[in-house]
Amino acid sequence: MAANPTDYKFSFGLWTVGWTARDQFGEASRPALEPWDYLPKLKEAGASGVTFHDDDVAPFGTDDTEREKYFTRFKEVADQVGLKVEMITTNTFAHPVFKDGGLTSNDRSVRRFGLRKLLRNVDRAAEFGAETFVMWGGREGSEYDNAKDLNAAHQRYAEGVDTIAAYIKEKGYDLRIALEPKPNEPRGDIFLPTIGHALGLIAQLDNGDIVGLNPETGHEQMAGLNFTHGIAQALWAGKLFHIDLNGQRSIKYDQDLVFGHGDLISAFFTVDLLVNGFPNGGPRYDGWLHFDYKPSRTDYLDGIWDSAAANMEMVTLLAEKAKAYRADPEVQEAFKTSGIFELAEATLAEGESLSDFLSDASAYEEFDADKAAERNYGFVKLNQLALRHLVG
Ligand code: GLT
Ligand code: MN
Ligand code: MN
Repeated sequence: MAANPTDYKFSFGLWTVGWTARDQFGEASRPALEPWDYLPKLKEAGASGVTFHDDDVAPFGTDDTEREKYFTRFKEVADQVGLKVEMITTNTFAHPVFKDGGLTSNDRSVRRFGLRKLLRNVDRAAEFGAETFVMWGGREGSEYDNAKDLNAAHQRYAEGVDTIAAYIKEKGYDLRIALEPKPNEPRGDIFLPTIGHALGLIAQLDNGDIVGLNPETGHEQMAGLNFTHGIAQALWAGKLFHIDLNGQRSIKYDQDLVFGHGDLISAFFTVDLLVNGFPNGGPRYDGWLHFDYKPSRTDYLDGIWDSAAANMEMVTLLAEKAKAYRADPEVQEAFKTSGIFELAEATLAEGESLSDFLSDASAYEEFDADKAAERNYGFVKLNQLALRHLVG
């Protein structure tokens, strides 16, 4: 079954399908094409959007005249094939100047250079009509805890993000920043390691209203965390601005597998949340389904397109299963037994004052805790119903 691009807004990073598979241990196993040469095949595979780092299109150090030619060409081809540039991100990690970070380097001149590179790319994002400006701080961090003044590092990180957000507002761009957490790799420890840490930083910003998150499936799972819970909290906070879907099998290096090729059950519940929303309603994600995966090193050029299509097919297949799961009357009954709908009811009654609550004997003095402890929530039965839909 092919993905139906009219049902979902699928997009891919140019660095994903364009990865030549050079890794720490080996040379590239595929040739690099020109950046725009990936676009027709991407469209054909079922995507409707593409994203890139500044340096994916025009290599670092390209002079300004050449640079404009690269971007013009890229935009022409993207328009021609009908791919929207929905997000743009900045490479502040590859060049060795950024070896100690872009916004949190101990060297102030490097931080000033990094910030200028980012601001210049904000202009590019606006020019291309991108909606989201992703910031993945891969080199913001350390290997040794004494390598940084950790208070100052967080101040500098916040200063950098706030300056970029202020610039977006000053220019009147219709653009939002999305921070991308990752626990480690390439740094021993990266700042803003998880969704929760990033939300904590955003809360301290002056311009935090236009700063949200771009969580990546595998990055949370590398830390042993639950991705679906993570994006749920981001949604609840009104901060799920963008998403990087991929696959990861347990706590190890960043695998960037095809979505669903890692933890399949978790992928099912991620898609369930994305396409069906919370069982009691609430905030919904209506943004792009962006894939940040790596075509395996063992695949050659043709394999790139099989794996790109596999990502979209996984979402499409899981979405069908997730819809059938929610529509199943037995599942709805099990939701009821499990108390899923009860959780939507506020713990204090409407208008109930704290003193009303404290004087409600039924809540405490007369409450039969032993009896309440006998409740069978039926979560296993409910989960088995989900798995029946997933596997059946
Ligand atoms: C890099 C990283 C990704 C980020 C990209 C955005 S770059 O490949 O591994 O998770 O999303 O900068
Ligand atoms: Mn990754
Ligand atoms: Mn990513």
